[in-house]
Amino acid sequence: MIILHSVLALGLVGCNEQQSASMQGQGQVDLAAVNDEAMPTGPVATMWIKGMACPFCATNLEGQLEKIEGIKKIIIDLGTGKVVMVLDPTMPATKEAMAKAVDNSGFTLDRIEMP
Ligand SMILES: [Cu+2]
Repeated sequence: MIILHSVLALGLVGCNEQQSASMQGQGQVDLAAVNDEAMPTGPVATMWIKGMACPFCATNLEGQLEKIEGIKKIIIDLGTGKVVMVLDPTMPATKEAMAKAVDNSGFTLDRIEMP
């Protein structure tokens, strides 16, 4: 599964071997450390992703999500596969667009919760 994911999502960039070494810090966000000031306000969508193994995975997914209009902030927690997105209140991104971004990044969408 991990090899398949690497080929699909990362092309030449392999991530499975160095997974444990690169898991620390980078790409992982402590939600408690994100203070209110840095956090844009708006409806929050949360989705759970299967298949992310290292910071490259998170960066790849983030890149796809950034292409969607209506998402103001993306917080990815590699450990749990949880992705929290603050949406633009005037024009929030749709579930369909998020699901497509996950698809494009080569990961598997578990579920999306949004208001
Ligand atoms: Cu990876």
